[in-house]
Amino acid sequence: TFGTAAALEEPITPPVQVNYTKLLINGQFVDSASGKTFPTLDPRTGEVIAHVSEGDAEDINRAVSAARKAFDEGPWPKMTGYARSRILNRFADLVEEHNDELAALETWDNGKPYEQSALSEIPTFCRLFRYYAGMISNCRLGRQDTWSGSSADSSHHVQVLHEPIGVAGQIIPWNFPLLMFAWKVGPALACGNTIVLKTAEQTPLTALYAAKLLQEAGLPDGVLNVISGYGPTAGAALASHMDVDKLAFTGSTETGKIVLELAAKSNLKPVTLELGGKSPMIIFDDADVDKAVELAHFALFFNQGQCCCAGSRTFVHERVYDEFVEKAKARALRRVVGDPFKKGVEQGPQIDDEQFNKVMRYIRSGVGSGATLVSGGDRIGNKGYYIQPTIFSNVKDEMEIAKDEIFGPVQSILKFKDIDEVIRRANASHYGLAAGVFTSNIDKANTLTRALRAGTIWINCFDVFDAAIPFGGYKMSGHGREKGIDSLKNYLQIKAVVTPLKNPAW
Ligand code: TXE
Repeated sequence: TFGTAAALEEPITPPVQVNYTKLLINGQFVDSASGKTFPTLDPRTGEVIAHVSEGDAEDINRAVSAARKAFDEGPWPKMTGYARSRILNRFADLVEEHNDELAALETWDNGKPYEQSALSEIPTFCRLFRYYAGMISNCRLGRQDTWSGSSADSSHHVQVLHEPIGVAGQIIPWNFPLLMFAWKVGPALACGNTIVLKTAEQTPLTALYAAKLLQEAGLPDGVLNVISGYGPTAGAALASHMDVDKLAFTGSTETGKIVLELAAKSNLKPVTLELGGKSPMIIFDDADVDKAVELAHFALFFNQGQCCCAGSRTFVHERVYDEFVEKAKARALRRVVGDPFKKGVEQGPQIDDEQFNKVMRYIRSGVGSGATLVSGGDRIGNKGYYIQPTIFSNVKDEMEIAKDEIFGPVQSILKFKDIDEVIRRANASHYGLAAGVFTSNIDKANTLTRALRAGTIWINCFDVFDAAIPFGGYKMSGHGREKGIDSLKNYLQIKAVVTPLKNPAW
């Protein structure tokens, strides 16, 4: 069960070398000003992969100065959209050429299955950059909306310009290091901004590699600066920097509140936030139970359960509840957990000891609060951060495991009777990132689509992330949208230009 044996085997040697461990500032890989480094760990063993330069406030200052200069002096913001799009497309080509190395590095640093990195995440990364490259060369950015005379309510010639916003500060988490890079860096570069990116301390490696490839693709020095380091030092310095014009953050709701406050107390830079979630996955009794089980399993366990939009409250109609729980248990027992470099492995280790301990604490809380432990509940092996796929049934709304973001392989199955009840309960959360609905009844699907307060509603599917689909939260899951055309708004200023018309008739 759970591929326990695989997790206990000697770890497979990753087929990649770590070449970039310094900070990228103004086109150069440099040591941190303090000379300090920190270790990045292999989640399979807890052992050190590499020591990485540790950026702090001083390095953020250096990186912001480089980004400021690259913005003010150009050429990046002044280049044509077409010229920028060529560099982004060339970058996507290079990433494709280095697909396997990047995937191996991502899996080594993060613990996610190699097949997921290599076959899904790196290709999606390229798709995102090509999407933004296409957008910038096709859409009206850098052009202007113009109207004149009586079409406005005054006799003036009016132009609306869309300009890059300036230096963007971006802080990303560890659960999808490269995809978060693409969601943030892609639109910001497409719009002509310069960037200081602060990666998560758990996963600094692939962003440095990707940034190196961007340089190779022709990105001018100083346009993208990458700082590895911790949140309260490097992250806070970036959020509160007076010369950063915009902040984008993905991480916990708790830290989201901190960075919003830092932004407000410094220079009132606009902030976009992608925060936590407790997304409902709602299964109706008209659904094919086997398919529903598989989808709900994927919605929760994908990426070791470390997804902001994980379907972590599985609501199942009472008529199919018992059958669903039995089948969900059988599926969890079949889940292949083990060394993420091994073929066929579905689940690797959690990211680090802190997250591992958090998940184990919630499992104890579930047991303590009277939920029924249906499967799992324990760690696997005694090395690294592997956790058994865990299921609780008879979960009640007021239990901690039904309210808090666990961010691990723990599925909570709740029972409901009717549609109004499930809408009320699904919406009774501070979060509002996503929701899944599984039904063959179009009216139920439409009713839930309208009633659920969440930024994404997946009907009969889950975790579908096309580059063009906007993503973001209601309520305490965040502000703003990433991906899609909406994400460009985060990185543009709007300037109105008004000129009197001598002869409004023309
Ligand atoms: O998040 P943090 P952590 C949730 C998930 C997880 C919990 C804690 O529930 O268990 O958050 O994870 C930087 N000023 N999500 O501790 O602290 C930090 O260095 C500026 C959901 O990893 O929010 C990292 O780069 N920056 C989530 C980033 O913030 C600060 C993904 C995220 O770390 C900072 C990750 C500070 N004071 C965790 N403190 C999602 N939405 O997908 C930290 N950081």
